[in-house]
Amino acid sequence: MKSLLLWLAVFCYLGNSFCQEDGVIADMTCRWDAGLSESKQWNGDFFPNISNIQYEGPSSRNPLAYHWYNAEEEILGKKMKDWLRFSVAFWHTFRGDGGDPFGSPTKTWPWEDGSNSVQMAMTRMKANFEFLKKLGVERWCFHDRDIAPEGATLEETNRNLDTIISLAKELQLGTSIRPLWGTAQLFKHPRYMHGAATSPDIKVYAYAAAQVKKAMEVTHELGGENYVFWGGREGYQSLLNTDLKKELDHMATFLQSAASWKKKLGFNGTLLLEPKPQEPTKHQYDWDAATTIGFLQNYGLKDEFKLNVECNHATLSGHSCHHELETARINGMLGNIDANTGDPQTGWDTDQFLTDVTEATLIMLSVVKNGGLAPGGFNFDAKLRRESVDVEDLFIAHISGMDALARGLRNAAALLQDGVLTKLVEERYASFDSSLGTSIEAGEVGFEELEVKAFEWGEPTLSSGKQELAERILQSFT
Ligand code: XUL
Ligand code: CO
Repeated sequence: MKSLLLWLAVFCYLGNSFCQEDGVIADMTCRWDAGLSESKQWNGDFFPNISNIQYEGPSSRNPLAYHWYNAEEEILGKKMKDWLRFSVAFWHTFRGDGGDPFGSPTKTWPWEDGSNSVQMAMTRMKANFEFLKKLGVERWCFHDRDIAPEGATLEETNRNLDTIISLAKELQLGTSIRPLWGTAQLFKHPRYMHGAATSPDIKVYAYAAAQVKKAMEVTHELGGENYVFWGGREGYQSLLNTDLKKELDHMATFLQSAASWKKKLGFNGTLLLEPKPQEPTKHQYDWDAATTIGFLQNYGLKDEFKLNVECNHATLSGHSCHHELETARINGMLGNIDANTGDPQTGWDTDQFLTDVTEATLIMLSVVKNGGLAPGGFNFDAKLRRESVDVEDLFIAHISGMDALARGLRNAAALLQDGVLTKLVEERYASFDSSLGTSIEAGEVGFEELEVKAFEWGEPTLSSGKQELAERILQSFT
């Protein structure tokens, strides 16, 4: 009896430490007996009430069908699926539990046993593949630590990761499902509280390097097409205790090492930096697209990286998503989009599925002008609301996000084919089409010649910016 009680105590302790490691308040998913009550072996049938999602056209009222996304249909000479290259974010869809700083998890998916075990990780990976197949999406994105649990040592953690990667490899056999990108989670564990590449502790810098090295290896092993760096803790809380120059230098050497490792590994994917201004740190170094491009240029890294623009991060930095996309695009740096949106009434990263058609049209205008995103794509870095607790909600959310962008693509193509808006913009700058304008743009005209012209021309006449007309044109296409 005594030893039985002892075992029970050990079991409770282990159960709870898994939960704490996962940063989850111990109640709903951290029931000490959760592992015991679950006897079903999950090998399939995660979503028994949902069939493969089909295209039914704009007149359909079926929420579990595509109304605008028709994968094989050609728009501007390319299939919709090739323009859009959708991806499911494993962390939101399979690790998001609805918990927030004030409340316990709300989502108890039928296949979850409340643990963070390797066995549970394997089950989730199977659910991921079934979800992708039913949705008709061929890509997914992951952090190393969302797909496999952290062990007691780095060696054990790497072994856990290898187990899950070989399962994912098996599951992708005979399918065209591959990771759009992988990344290392360098922000959740306490060791990274001061940063990873920008930590003042050399041991943390080395640990992060080892983690990224492995995450790049496994992304490559699965045939991933890109690799992302989001500097969740690469920033500061106070400049009083921070050596700003040293931290930026360290971030650059870290990224340089990643670029070298990529070559040694024979990985041809694109390395992507994901700007975000703050949250979790007060100030993050990759503030926005322009700051990130400037940083890369400064450290001679511009040819090694592109950007992963996230719409909600754009609004947090005080820009529109369209602005961030255009900034990346005109610099030849638009690599991928984390497709989501924020809430206009809240000031943090709400990671909602993007459903606004006008917003989607502006996004797709940039993407079409960019000639697409490949080998990048649209990763749904978006989560269900805390109150959405049905498995079906996972499908509806993704379908809705996909349909919004598909509709945006149709609108953007029509707008560009129509040409009126393009013409309006060209006309605003037409005076520079003159021979003097061409010489100015070539940097061949100085202030002295311009002064002569200014005297000759006198006061410029005012011409309308035609903003309302431009808005009217956009409105007629959305
Ligand atoms: C956080 C965020 C991350 C990155 C990947 O705001 O967007 O999920 O996309 O680390
Ligand atoms: Co993101």
